[in-house]
Amino acid sequence: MNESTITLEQINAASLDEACAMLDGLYEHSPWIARAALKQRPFLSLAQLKHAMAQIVSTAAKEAQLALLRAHPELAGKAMVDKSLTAESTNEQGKAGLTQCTPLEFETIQQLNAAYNAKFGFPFIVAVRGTRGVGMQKTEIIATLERRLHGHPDYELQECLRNVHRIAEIRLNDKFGASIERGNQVWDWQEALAQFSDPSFAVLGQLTVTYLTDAHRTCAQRIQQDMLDAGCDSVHIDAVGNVIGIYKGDGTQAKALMTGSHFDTVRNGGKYDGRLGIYVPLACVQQLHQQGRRLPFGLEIIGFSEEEGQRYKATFLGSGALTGDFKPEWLEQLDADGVSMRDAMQNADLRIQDIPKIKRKAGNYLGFVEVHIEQGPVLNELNLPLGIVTSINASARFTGEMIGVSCHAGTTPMSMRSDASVGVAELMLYVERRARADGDSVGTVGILHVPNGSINVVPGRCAFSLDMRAPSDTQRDALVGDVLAQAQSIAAARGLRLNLTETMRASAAPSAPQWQQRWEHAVASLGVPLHRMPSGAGHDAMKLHDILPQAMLFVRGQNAGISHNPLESTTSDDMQLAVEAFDHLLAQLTQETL
Ligand code: HGY
Ligand code: MN
Ligand code: MN
Repeated sequence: MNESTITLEQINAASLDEACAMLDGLYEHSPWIARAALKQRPFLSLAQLKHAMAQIVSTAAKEAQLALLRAHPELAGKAMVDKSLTAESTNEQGKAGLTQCTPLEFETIQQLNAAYNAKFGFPFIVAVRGTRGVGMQKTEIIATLERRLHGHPDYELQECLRNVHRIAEIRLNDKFGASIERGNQVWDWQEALAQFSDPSFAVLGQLTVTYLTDAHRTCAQRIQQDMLDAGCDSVHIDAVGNVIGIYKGDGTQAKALMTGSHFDTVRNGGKYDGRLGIYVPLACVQQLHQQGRRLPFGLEIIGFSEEEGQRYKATFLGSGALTGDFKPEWLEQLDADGVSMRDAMQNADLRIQDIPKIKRKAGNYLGFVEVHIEQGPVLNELNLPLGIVTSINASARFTGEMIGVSCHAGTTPMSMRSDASVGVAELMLYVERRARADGDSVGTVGILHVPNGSINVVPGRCAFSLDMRAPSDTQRDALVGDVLAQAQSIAAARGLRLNLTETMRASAAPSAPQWQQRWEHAVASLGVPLHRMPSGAGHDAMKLHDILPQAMLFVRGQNAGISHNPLESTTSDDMQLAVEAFDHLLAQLTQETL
C-alpha cells in the first residue's frame, strides 16, 4: 500500500465530507452516488462498497441514471480533443489508445458515437480499461460500439450503467491500491489457454476445443505445466484424458477435497466456461506453495477432458469416468470425419484398458466443489460478482430426424408433400411453447440440418437435436414426455417417419447443504450479498453428485452473462473474489478438520 492510497479503515472512520473527498471522481461528475453509499458505513470490503454504490444507482430515478450517463464524455470525443476530460477519463482513454487514433479510426468512432447518441439519447459507455484493467484494443472498442448500436434501449441503458460501475471499480482499485494479482493470474492463464483451438475454427479466430483433437491435447499439456509451475506435487493425464493435479496435505486428514471443471469447449465458445473452475483453485495452490503451507487435507484439481459432448455424443465423459459411468459403447461412436472414439483415444496414447481403474472411491474424498461462470444474466443484472448455486437443473438430450419424401419444389402441390423440415419446424414451435408454459423449464433445438438440401427440392430428411431442462426430474420428465408425444403426432399427421435417440439424461443435482453453506460463509466473508440460484447449465458437479457431496460457486459473466459464445467474459476483479472465496472455503475446512 503506497502513501497515496487510502484504506477502508480511513473511509469508515472519516467524516462524511472527508470520505466523499477520498472517493471523489469514482463516478464521472456524480459525487451523489458515493455520498449516498457512504451513509451505509462501515464497509467490510471494497466489494461491499462497490455493490452499495451500484444499488444507489439501480434504485435512483431514471432521470438521475440518464444524467449520470450524460455526465460521461464520448470516447475519442470533443472533450478528448479539447483536453477537457477529467484526469481519470484522460488516463482511461489514453490507456486504450484512443488518444492515438488514426484519422479513419477517429472518423469511425465519431460517426458511431453520433449514431448511438441519436438512437439512445445518452453517450455510448464502455469501460475501456477492459476486463483485465489494462485497456481494451481500439478494434475491440469499435466492434463493441458497432454491436451495441443495435441493442434494445432498455438493455443499453442498463449496460451503460454496468460499464459505469466497472469504471468506478477500476478507479476504486487505483485509489486503494487494491491487489487483484491472483485474479489477473487466473485471467492470464485462461487467455494463454485460449490460443489453442481446432484448426478449422482457429482460422476464423474462433475457440473450439473438442475431445482429443490436437488442440485439446495441447491444452491438456498446458494445464499440466501450469499445475506443476503453480506447485502441484504431481500432475498426470488419466485414461480418458483428464488432467489431475495433486497438492498433498500435511497428512492430518486422509481424505482429499476434489475440485475442478472441464477444458473442452463448444464450437466457437468462450474462454471461461469450465476453465475458470480449474484455474481458480490453482491460484489457491499457487499461494499455498509460495507460502510453503500445507492443508490438513490434500487437494485434487481436475481439468475434465470432455463435458460438452461436441465431437462425440458422450457428455460429462471426463467426470463420468471418475464416477464409474464411462459407457464402453461410446468407444464405437464415430465423429463427423468417421474417426471412432477408440481410435481417437489410441491416437492420444490413452490406455483404454485402464478406464475402469480411474473410478474414484467416495470414501477417499471430503467432497467436490466447482467454480464456474454463471452462463446467464442474473448476477450481471444484480451487479453481484458471485452467486451460490442451490441445485443444477435436470436435463435430457436427444438427436433425431424426420423423414419424408424429397421432391420437386416447383411441381409438387402443397397438399401432396411430406416435407421433413416443416415437420421439425412445427415441433420446434411446440418445444418453445411447452417449455415456456412451465416458467422455469427450457427447451432448445440447437442442431437443425437438411442433409444435401437444395433450394428447389422439398426436404425429404431433416436432422435435429433436443435439449430439455427443468429444476426437477419430475418436471423434466413431463416436458420430455409431452415433446416426444407431440413429435410422434406431428410425424403421423404429416406422413413423416420419426427417429429419435436419447443421448443424455442427467438428474437434478441439489447442492449438499453443508457445502453450500461453506460457499455462503465464504461469500459473506467478502462482504458480497448472498444470492442463491439454480444452475440452468449442466456441470461436472452433477456427475460427481452421484458419489460425493457437492456445491458450486458462480462467477458473474459480462455482456449479460452470455456464454457458449465468444462474447463470454468475466473480469479479473471477479476472478480475484472467486479465488478469495475459495481460500475461505479451504480455511473453513481446515478449521473443521483441526
Ligand atoms: O450444456 C450445458 O449445460 C453445459 O455447458 N455443458
Ligand atoms: Mn458449456
Ligand atoms: Mn461448463
